[in-house]
Amino acid sequence: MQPRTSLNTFGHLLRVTTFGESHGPAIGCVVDGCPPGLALEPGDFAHDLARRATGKTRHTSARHETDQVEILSGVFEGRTTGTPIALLIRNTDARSKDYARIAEQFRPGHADYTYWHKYGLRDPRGGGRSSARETTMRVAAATIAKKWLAERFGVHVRAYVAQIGDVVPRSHDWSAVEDNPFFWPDAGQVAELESYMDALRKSGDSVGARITAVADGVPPGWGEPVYGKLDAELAAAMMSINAVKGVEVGDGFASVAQKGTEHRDEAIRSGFLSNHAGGILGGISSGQHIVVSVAFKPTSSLRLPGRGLNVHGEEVQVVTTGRHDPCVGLRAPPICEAMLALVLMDQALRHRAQCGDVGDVTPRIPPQADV
Ligand code: EPS
Repeated sequence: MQPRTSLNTFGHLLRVTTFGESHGPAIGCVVDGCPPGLALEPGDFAHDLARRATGKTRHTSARHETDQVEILSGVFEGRTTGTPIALLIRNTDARSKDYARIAEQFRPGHADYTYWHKYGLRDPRGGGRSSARETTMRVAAATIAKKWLAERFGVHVRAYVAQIGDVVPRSHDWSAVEDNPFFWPDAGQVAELESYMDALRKSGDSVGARITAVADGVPPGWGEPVYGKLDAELAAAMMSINAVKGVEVGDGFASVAQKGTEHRDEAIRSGFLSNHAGGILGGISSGQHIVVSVAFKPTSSLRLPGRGLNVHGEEVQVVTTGRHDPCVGLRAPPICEAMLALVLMDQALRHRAQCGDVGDVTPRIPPQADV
């Protein structure tokens, strides 16, 4: 239930607006509401933008963008000033001719069709605003949120790929996640995934993925009942990412089959004994790790012909050429982290505004050990 002035803006006290199209001259964002004094320079953005980028392995789109951030406002002598922070990234490797063939067609399963009905026209080049290119600016904006959360509260946000098609990790080791092209937590399965993705790419098909994002160190108390619940805002934030079809918090839909005695997170003095709730109770953080799982659909831009219509209502065989991701979920961990961090910073600022005088309340139950 967010009061929105623009559908390209989200957040309340930390408000992020993104703009730009995949094949326009640039993409950008305005981050409004960041407290003054946070150290910020263009180099801060590089790490997460590189983690999200295309063109780094053969398993993602071959488009190669430098994703160089220009800070246009809101920073003076390396510190945020409290005024709107405007960030810009120029598009340098768009190849619009790839889209000439489908300019008047609707790709089956793609937002081409719904954008057409909503606006009566569309920018077909690279999917325009519906392109995953837009997620670049979410990651850039969240660089600010991640820094602030870490410095101010010791909150850290990370994510991994928890499923590709029907393949699931056999074990979980956070230290493996950043060492392979799949953000995969089991190093022993990487060779198997390489073969899986190579075969998929050669077949011309695509596949979905599940991402799990986790925030450690969130204190109890963030989230606004009833209409600004932390889990509701996380769900909305995750669902706003291209290609997302489902979100779960904690055990999510598995809760349906659980008994109350199993689902409730019991606690003893040394801490919580489980985290089925995913760190949120009644829409408010419990001090446990926040755990969110996100389902990404298989990408719809396929070179394998599919039946569809064109803008004249004629039946056509739709074939999408160009550079596409066989599994867009493989690039999604930094994007899910970004949305998690942005929602958390917004909620932290809102908590401080209303309840800053409440202070520390006892008892403070330590979270269950690492996920
Ligand atoms: C995308 C299609 C491809 C991807 C793009 C997302 O774009 P193009 O056809 O212009 O090469 O490369 O992703 C990015 C450029 C990016 O930075 O994420 C799509 O259809 O969503």
